[in-house]
Amino acid sequence: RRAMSIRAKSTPVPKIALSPTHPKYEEINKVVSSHLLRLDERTETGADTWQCIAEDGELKVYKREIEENGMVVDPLKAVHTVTGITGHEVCHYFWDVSVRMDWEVTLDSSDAIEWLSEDTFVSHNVLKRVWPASTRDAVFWSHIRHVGGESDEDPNRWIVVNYSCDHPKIPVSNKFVRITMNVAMICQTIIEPPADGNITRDNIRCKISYTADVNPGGWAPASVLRAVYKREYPRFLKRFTQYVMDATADKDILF
Ligand code: 6CM
Repeated sequence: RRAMSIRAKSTPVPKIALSPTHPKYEEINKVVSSHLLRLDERTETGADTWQCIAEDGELKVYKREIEENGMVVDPLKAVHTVTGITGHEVCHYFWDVSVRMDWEVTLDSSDAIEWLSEDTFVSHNVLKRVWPASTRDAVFWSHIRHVGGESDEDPNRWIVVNYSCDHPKIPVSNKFVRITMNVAMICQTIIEPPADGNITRDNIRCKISYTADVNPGGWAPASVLRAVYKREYPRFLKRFTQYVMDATADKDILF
């Protein structure tokens, strides 16, 4: 049977709900497009030079070792395929700040400080301290968007981007070292329709691509940081996808 992607049947989601006159409009569109382009280029060439740091079933986590001014800024990417959930569901729960602390174990707190539009908000996040480094915080906008699916060949995808920004409410203080990040979760739903045409969660799979470029913002021992990444990213992907499976199991499928 040929796997085909699901087309959203609901009302089309506007390209961006944020007004074109909003000061962040261009930045958000640019960052979202660059993530989609990066993903497309990756699948086309397949010429990746990444080092695999974890593999567990369908989950694979890769990194590239890069240091800038003595600071580890290893780009990280992961791919995963999970049965029973859709890309819309995965992206929704990754984006929804009201459930973030239900699955996040690397944060001490996460608070929305401003809503820019119904699909975009800015949050302040305090990370758990990793000995012997100082406590970090992060301020970033989170944007969710439905992309494509306009023709059968055009993949129907959902994307969430978490991208660092400044915010007057939370200036950099001497309490925390400010980390910066560019994180994207891109998902595609694959459906294998059963003979009777009645699609259940057994017939759907979600292909997830997650990328994280994080700058620790200040000194942190490279070996500790790399050990944290190696342990925490696979743990995050397993824990988070399990969270989505549990949260949606008894709900109607959100295509
Ligand atoms: O993407 C993830 N979570 C999002 C929030 O819901 C958001 C990420 C926020 C924090 C990312 C932290 C990366 C770890 C940085 C460690 C720096 C500590 C320095 C001290 C070490 C010696 O996009 C999931 C993030 C999963 C992280 C493992």
